[in-house]
Amino acid sequence: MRSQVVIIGGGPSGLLLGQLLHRKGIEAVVLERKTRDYVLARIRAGILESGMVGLLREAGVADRLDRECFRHDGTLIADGAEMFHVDFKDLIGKSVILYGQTEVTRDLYDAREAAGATTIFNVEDVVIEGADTDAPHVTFTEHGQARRIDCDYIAGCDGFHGVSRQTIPACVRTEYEKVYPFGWLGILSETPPVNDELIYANSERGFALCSMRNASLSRYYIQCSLSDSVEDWSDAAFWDELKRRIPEEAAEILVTGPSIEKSIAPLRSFVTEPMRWGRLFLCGDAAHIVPPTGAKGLNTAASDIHYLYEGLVQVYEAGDREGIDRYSERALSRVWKAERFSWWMTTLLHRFPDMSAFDLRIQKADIAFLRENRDAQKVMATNYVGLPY
Ligand code: RFL
Ligand code: PHB
Repeated sequence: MRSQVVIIGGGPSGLLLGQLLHRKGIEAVVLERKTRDYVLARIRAGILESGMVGLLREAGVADRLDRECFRHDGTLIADGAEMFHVDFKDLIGKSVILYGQTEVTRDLYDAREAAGATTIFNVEDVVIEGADTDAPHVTFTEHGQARRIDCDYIAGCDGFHGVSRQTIPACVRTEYEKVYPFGWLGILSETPPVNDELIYANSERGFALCSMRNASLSRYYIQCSLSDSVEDWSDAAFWDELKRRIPEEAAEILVTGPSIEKSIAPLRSFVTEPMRWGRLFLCGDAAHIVPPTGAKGLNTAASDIHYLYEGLVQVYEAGDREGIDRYSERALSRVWKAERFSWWMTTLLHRFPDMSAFDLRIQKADIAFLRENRDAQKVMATNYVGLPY
């Protein structure tokens, strides 16, 4: 089999690239290790930058988003009992969109199926060969049968644990990593959200986040220990802990109910450089990870896709390689700013096990400065709504 592009990974990065290329008449096969249902059962991001929404529109997959999404003009930050509003709209005239990653992925799969584009699920033993030559190919097993696809380019959109990054020889790669000494325990519950905007809370007992998916579906997170497991946390224990970490005015009106999903995610900052090796391009979580505190993971994956898509269109439409040659440099320049912001938000709002009394005072001062200083809020708002592509 032959395809102009092979996309490894049918998560949001791979599907978005596939759909954008399809609209330009560029053929791309998507290889996914799991099933569609498995991918759609993963509850992840909720906040989309306007740049990502623009890309979804360009890909022709934003009709449902435009009907069902919620615009958030700001967010609340709490420090213990005190809470203040960062008003993105007022500060910089911009907003973010609340629409779950699950829904984005569903819309992309629906569009892909409607377009008759090829997605091969349940692939195993994916191997990328000849990425540093002019004739790369990908081999894999499907239902026990060995298969091969020859192609021009390969997009490695297979997440942090995929094979694409590992294909780049270790002597070519430089990896930067910071592992945080805590995780996030998240639940989804069929209850009305506690507030119509997100609440990011720093408390003596650790971080908490109140988010949502719609008027009757809430998403909450609490910082937890890396040694905790989901079984350690009954629903009652989760709600009790959440209430203790958010200001009383929110805790008093919080509606609790059974969780319909509960999971723990470790927090990590990670970047690999370069994001290109020959004809292989890494995109999204395959190349970089951020702690979720800044809501940047999915959005940074989308900006990678923007740069790669533009580069591939330039090659196929004009025979010009400038875009793909500069892909890694362009993508990384934006990635590192998202890394910095996510690290800063995480450091500002979490309790680290080794914090000294001095560290705690500095953190408090950092939050107070944000509360009191409009310029500091503008910096936060500019990063949170998303830097330009
Ligand atoms: P994904 O979503 O991991 O998809 C990769 C896909 O590749 C498949 N795969 C393979 N396929 C074929 N062959 C192989 N060898 C393969 N190995 C893997 C996998 O099965 C999978 O389907 O990566 P992608 O597409 O780059 O998307 C990245 C985003 O999923 C991620 O950055 C965000 O979810 C991060 N994130 C958030 N990002 C935001 O922008 N805003 C948020 O509010 C936000 N909240 C979050 C988050 C991530 C979280 N967790 C659980 C990590 C909240 C949480 C709790
Ligand atoms: C979410 O709704 O899942 C969410 C929102 C904001 C974040 C992280 C996760 O920073």
